[in-house]
Amino acid sequence: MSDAAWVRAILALGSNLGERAGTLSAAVVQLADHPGVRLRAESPVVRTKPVGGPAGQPDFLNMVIAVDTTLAPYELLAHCQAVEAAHHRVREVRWGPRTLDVDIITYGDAASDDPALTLPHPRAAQRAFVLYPWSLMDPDATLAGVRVTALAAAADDLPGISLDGTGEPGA
Ligand code: A4P
Ligand code: MG
Repeated sequence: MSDAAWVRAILALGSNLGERAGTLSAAVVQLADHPGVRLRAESPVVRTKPVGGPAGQPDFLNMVIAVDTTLAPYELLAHCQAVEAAHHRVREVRWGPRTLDVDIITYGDAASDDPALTLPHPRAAQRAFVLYPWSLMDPDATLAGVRVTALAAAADDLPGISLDGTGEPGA
């Protein structure tokens, strides 16, 4: 038995190219397919209007998952980037369309302003495409001491969110 500490991390997944739903479900399996990662919870998939980036790009499917991990933060980032690479993600345009984006939203209580790994994710607290599915997964979750339900309700992009396939409003 390893005595390495398990740390709870929240990961956000997004896709707006290709077989989006299949990409997300495959990515969850791949993210959990590591001896140092245990999947603890997953949110519903939500359909979201693109925030930023080039005009006219397709809607995203977004979701979040909770994992417990023995990986160090940069090891977890490398694991997430390997899963992105497995889906042939090519970085061309910032905030542009992508087959798969995996961001680390929180890693335990870690705080960092390193541009290579900023924790908590610097834009998550304003983004309903992260906050809303997170609030569905864990209504008691907090980010920097504030409930994600309250942050989601205040986020500008909340009106652009629907539960995938139902057309139901996100709030
Ligand atoms: N990086 C720094 N901190 C982190 C972190 N906490 N997690 C660095 C993951 N990566 C982090 O990311 C660029 C660099 O960020 C990486 O090299 C990593 O070292 P990227 O994934 O290559 O590029 P990106 O995703 O295009 O840029 P960025 O700035 O991460 O974009 P965001 O803020 O993640 O936004 N609209 C909807 N509806 N749904 C979306 O999913 N996503 C974005 C991307 C924009 N609009 C969206 C969505
Ligand atoms: Mg990213």
